Amino acid sequence: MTDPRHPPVGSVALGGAAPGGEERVLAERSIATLKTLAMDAVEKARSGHPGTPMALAPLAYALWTRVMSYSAAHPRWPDRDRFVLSCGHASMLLYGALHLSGYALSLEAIRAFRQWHSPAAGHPELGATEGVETTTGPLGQGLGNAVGMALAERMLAERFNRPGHVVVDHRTWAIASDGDLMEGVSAEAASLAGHLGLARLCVFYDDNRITIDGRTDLSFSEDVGARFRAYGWNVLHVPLDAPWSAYAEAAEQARGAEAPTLVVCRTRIAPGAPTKEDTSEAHGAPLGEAEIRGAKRSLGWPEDAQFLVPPEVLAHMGAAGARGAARVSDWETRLAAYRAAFPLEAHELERALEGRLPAGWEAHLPTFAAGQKLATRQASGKTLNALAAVIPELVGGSADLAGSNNTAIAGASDVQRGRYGGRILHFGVREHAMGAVLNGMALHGGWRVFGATFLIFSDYMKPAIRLAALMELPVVYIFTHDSIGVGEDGPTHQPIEQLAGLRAIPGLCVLRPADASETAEAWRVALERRGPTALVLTRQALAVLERARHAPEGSAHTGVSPAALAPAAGLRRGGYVLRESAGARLTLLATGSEVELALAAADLLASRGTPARVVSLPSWDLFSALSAAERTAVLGPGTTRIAVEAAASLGWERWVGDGGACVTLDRFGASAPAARLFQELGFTAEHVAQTARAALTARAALGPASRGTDLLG
Ligand SMILES: Cc1ncc(C[n+]2csc(CCOP(=O)(O)OP(=O)(O)O)c2C)c(N)n1
Repeated sequence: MTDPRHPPVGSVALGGAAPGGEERVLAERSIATLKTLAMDAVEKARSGHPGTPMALAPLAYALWTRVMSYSAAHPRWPDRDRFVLSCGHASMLLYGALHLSGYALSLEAIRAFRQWHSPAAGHPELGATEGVETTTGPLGQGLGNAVGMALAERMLAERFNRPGHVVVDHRTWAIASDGDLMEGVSAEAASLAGHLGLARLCVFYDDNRITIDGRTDLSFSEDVGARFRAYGWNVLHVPLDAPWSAYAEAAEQARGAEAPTLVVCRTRIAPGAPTKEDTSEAHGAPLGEAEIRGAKRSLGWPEDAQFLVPPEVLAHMGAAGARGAARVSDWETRLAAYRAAFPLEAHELERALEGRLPAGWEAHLPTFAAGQKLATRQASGKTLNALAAVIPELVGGSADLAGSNNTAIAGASDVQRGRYGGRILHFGVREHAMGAVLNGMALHGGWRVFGATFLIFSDYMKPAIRLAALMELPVVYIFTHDSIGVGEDGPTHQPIEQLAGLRAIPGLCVLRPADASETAEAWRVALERRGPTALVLTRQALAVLERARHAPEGSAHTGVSPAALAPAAGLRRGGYVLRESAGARLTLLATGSEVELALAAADLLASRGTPARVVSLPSWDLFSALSAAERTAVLGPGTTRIAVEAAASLGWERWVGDGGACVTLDRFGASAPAARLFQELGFTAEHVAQTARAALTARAALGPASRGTDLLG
């Protein structure tokens, strides 16, 4: 039976409708379509989250038809508003809205929700679906991304807009759930957004008071609105059972605010589901047929229909999605006028938005004279400054360790509330937010971003690093104080397992340069790459290697001359022979500060009649990309390999192979001066030489058969 409040779907029956009735009917039907698509898709997939998309359908309707500036046909229009669904588990809300408003997301894709290769993936994935601005799912991260996007917009506007020529002028809208706001990363990001006064950011908080385990009062009883007010946000409220227009009105108020806005929206999860409404059962599992029938009945929807999209809904929401095309052409006209008035700026804007670096930037990479001593963090600081002078879009900062991380840019000013023209970001002691905000800035476009902290605290930003890798965002991480070389601060500050953890992230390029020259090369790699890069740098000074001295004999294995092998440019291949030695049966593999040590050990071994090769292996991932033959040539076929790295041994077996040995650290460090720590923990030339000799002897004792195993050959 049809609910008399709802005319039959499939046609807009206007007879008897009050003034404005057509609009009302279309809105109700659009919202019902969003709700039923979510129920049906989750049911068909037999997995997913139906309740929250149902509850937020009126909000989505308001955003996509009345609030956001976008054009479905131009999903990459640079001046579009950004939308972030921070609670990515509610992905069906986004997919429904994208489909109905005319993005290239078909109903077929929605029918295949959560299936292999469907653009309607379990959680929204950047690159899989037009209109998805960021990959979300790990709660809290999306809110951090939204802060980064809002910051990137203000900074870009400050850099490029001119009186009478506004070419950067958009907003960031986000939806966050209880889980998002329970997570610490969102607190850090919101605190930063409040501090910076990012008034073009508006977050709708779905205050449905339900999470997986039950009602939020099990664990979450603070006044979220008061918390955000304390961060300096403008806080609005939308009451329970509010119509879609209440969200549009809140958005309108947010536009006038001088601070970021949080709209606390009281909602009921799975509204209309007969028994599961307002319960955690509606959070993350299919509702089941009876509940869906009941919910459809309450909407006046045909109970038997699945994936029903009434044509008038498609036309109505599609018209909203198409309206933005006029905005795009208006923007293009404005951009043309801007180009005429400010040709250089326009060229720079387009270049930055396309992510192209200025021509010839590499020529500005510094060179370092052999023999001088400086920490790789200092070399990084010098390289950063040289590059910043020619790459104006290179911006970033540190989580309160700028001096230690060497991230200051001479002459650059700080980014602060109302002063978005600077280049230096002060993240405060907020590594979690730093990671998520950097991702948001990279997603927004127009900037090449870097963020810095001690390597030990990379753990505090690991979720964001992982997402940067998943999204292939070109973020540069500057991680200094990379080993027990930290010294007196002790084991809390001395990284051990961090390198292994970072190296395990697919798509993250981890670079641990051996000296200043490799550090400059590492920056080159970082800026040329598509995905994120971690620069792992020393606190302590290292000699700039005298490369000519170390490659006197050429490589019998590769046939490449020593001159071609020794330059720091070898870093680009991930690993290269730093010191060749005719007839050597030993290869010492080292990274970062331990390369110097490996060279000293090789000197010692040579003086005792055991020649040894030395390989600098700054990046395992770049090295892995070489062919097996190229790798073996570098590692030395048939040689016994010794790994030397002041970090966990995990993973080194891959390069060392059978019969080799590791001078590594499978224990925590200690509080003492660095020199003493290296000595006590086995990082001396003598210990490396002894370990190498012992491995060689043990292998020889086993006879020729033991030499047959070469993992990489
Ligand atoms: C960092 C993180 N921890 C845990 C999860 C698993 N998870 C997904 S949804 C959810 C409950 C979230 O409840 P809420 O945010 O209120 O969403 P709603 O029930 O309103 O849909 C949890 C714990 C996650 N996605 N991310």
